[in-house]
Amino acid sequence: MTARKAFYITTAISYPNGAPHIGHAYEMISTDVIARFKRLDGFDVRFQTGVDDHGQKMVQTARARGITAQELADEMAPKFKAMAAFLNASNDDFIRTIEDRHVRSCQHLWKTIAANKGPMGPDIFRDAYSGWYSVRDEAFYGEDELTKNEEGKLFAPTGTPVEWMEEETYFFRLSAYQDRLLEHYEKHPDFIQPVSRRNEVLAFVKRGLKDLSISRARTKLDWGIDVPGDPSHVMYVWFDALTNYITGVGYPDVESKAFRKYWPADAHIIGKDIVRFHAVIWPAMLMAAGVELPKRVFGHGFLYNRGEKMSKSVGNVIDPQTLVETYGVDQIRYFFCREVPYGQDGSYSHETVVNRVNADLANDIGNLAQRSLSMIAKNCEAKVPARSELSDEDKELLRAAANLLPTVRDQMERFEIHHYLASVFEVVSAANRYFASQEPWALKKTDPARMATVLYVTIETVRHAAILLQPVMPASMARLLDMLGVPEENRTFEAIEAHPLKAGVELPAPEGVFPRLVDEPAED
Ligand code: ME8
Repeated sequence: MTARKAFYITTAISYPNGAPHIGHAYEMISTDVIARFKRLDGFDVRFQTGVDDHGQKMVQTARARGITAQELADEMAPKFKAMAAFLNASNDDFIRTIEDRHVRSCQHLWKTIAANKGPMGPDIFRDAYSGWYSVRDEAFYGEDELTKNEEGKLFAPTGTPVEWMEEETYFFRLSAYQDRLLEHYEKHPDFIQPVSRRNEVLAFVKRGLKDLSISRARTKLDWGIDVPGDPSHVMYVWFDALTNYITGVGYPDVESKAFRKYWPADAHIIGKDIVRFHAVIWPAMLMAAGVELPKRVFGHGFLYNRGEKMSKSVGNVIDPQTLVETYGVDQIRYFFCREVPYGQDGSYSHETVVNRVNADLANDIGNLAQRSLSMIAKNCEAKVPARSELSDEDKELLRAAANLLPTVRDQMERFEIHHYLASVFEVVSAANRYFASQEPWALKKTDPARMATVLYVTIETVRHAAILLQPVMPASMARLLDMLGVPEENRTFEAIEAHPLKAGVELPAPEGVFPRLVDEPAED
C-alpha cells in the first residue's frame, strides 16, 4: 500500500483575552470542514488550532480586570478548547504558546534567523524603534496609513487607536526579503487566496517593506518569550504566534517524523485582517531560517451580526455556544458554510438560519430520507429494496449522484465550501423532483417492482449525499448513514463507488434527522 498523502491545515491561534465569539467559531468550523473532507478523501490529515497567550493586548485586558495575563489566559484558553469540542471540530492538537515546546521552538527559530547574515548584516539586529503601534491589532503602522479623528486622535486603518512607541528593540530585516517575496508570489499564484487578498498583499509589498521591530523591553512588557541571550527583552507577539505552526509539527526537530511528514503546511486558514502577517512576515521569517514555506494562506471573510461588525463594545457578540444550543451544531455548521461564500464576508440573522435549515435540511434532505425510508419500512420488509431494470430517469439521477465526487473534490481543491454544498444540494433537489414525479406510493399496488426500484434509486442517491455531507454535518450524517444501513467502514469517499447499497440489507426504523426549526426569535 502506498503511504497516504499528508495534509496539514491550521486555524489562526486566537487571543484568549475574552471568550470565543462567532468569528472564532466560523474559522474553526470552516477549517474543520476542509480537514474532514480531506480525511474522508484518503489524506493523512493533521489539523491544528490553539490560542495565542502572549502580547500586550492580553496584559491590557488582564490589568483592567485586576488579574495577571497568565491568569486571564488560563481562564480563557479552556473556553477555546471547549468551543472546538462543542463545534465537533476534529483537531489533532490544541497548542498554547506558553507551552515549553513552543518556547523552545521560538527561541531556536530566533537564533537561526539571527545567525543568517546577508550583505546588510545579520537578519536580527538591535536598533532604536520609534513609530505607531496598535495594541488591539498588535501591529505597527506607518504614519501615512493613519487617520485623524475630530479630536486629533490617530487611528490605524482597522479603526483601532494607535500609540507612539519609542525604544531600543531587536529588528528583523524584513526589507531584505521584498524581492524574494514578490518572486514567490509570482511563482506560486495560489500562495495567497482569495485573489482579492493576494492583490492587497502584492500592492503592499511593492510599496516597500520596512524592517520589523520584534521585541519589547521587559520593563515595558513583562509577558512573552525571552529573547535568546537577552532575557531583558520578550519577543514580539507575532514572531511568537506565527511560529506555532511549526512548533506543532516538532520544530526545531526538523528530522522528526511529524515535521517531515506534515511540513510545509498545506493551508493556513485565517481571517482577512491578518493576511499580511501570514503572507509577508511569516514567509520572510521562514526564508531567513531556511525552512520551507507553507503552500497556501487563505483569508476568509468576516462575519457580521445582521450586517454589523461584531465587537464587545457594541455589545453584539454572539456566544457560539448559545447558537449551537438554539439551532443544533450541524445546523450551525451547515448554515455558515452554505450561506457565506468562502473568502467573502457574511452576516447572520435568526431568519436566515431558520430559513436555510428548514428549506435544505428539514425539507430537502430530511424529508426525502424520511419519506423514502418509511415507505421501505412499510412496504419492503424494512430491507434495502432490490432494483430491477433502470429507466432513463433512474439512470440520470444515479449519474448525477456519481458525478458529485469529482465535482466537489475540484471545488474543495479551491476551498469553495459554499459551491461544494450547492452541488450536493442540487442533486438532493433533483432526487426530490424525481421522487415526486415517479410517485412510488402510487406504484405500490400497480407495479411493486418498479416501486422498489424508485425507492432504491432514491436512497442510493441519499447515500451519496450523506457520505459527501459528513465533513459539514458529521453527527447527523452518521445517523442518516446508520438508517441507510451503511457500515462505518463504507463511509469514505472511496466507498461511494465501491460500495453501493446492497439489496436485502436490513434497515433500522427511520427517524427524523433534522427537526423543523420553529420561527421564534433567538436570544442574541
Ligand atoms: O488575530 N469573523 O487572534 P484573534 C470572522 N492571535 N473571523 C474573525 C472575526 C469575525 N468577526 N473576528 C476575528 C489573532 N476573526 C491572532 C492570530 S495566528 C498566528 C495569530 C478571526 O483572536 C481572525 O481573523 O483576534 C483570526 O483569523 C481569528 O479569528 C483569531 O482572531
